[in-house]
Parts: sequence; structure tokens; C-alpha cells
Amino acid sequence: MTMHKFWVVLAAAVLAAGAHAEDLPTFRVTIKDGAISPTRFEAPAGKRFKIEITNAGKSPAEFESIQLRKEKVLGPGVTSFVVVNATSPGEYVYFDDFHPQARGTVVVK
Ligand SMILES: [Cu+2]
Repeated sequence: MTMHKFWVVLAAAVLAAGAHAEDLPTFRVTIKDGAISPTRFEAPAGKRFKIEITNAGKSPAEFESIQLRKEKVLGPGVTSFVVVNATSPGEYVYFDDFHPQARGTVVVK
């Protein structure tokens, strides 16, 4: 979690640049006090896609994927998103960094 400030700044820049982010294929992930769902979903390889994340819990959450190089802190009740750039086929783990037992896998194919 040492790079949070960097990622927040980067996310703001990406948001400002991502005028067409709403047009991307979108997958929704919900985090709720140490539970994450879905725990598995499929996304297209070689294309940008969006992961929309909602923290439906009462405690802070952090969507994180080391493999996808994405990190997003969400207060309770907050919805935000990350855009994943063209990604090679494979399985990419994501988790709630505040409740690391809550994990899922994006299957890119
Ligand atoms: Cu972190």
C-alpha cells in the first residue's frame, strides 16, 4: 500500500484522459466488509475493459491487482472504476487489500 498516493494521482490523470471509458466493456465487482463478488469473471484479451467497483460495506475497501497493476481505495458506499489496458490471455488475481482473504480472478481470454 506504499504507492497509494502515486496511484490516486495516476487514477485522476487516467480519469481525465479517459473520455471514452464509459464505452468500454464493463464488469462490476462489489466489495462488502471482507467479501468480494464475483470471485471469477471473464474479460476479452487484447482490448481495454473497465472494472466498476462498488464498496457496499461499512468499512473502507481497496480493490487491488498486482498483476494488472491496479489499485483503488474506496470509502464505504463509494463506486469507482479502473480501466484495464490490452491484456494477454491468462488469469489475474484481484483482492481487497484491506481484507486480503477476499480474492477473485479475472480470466482474460
Ligand atoms: Cu494497496
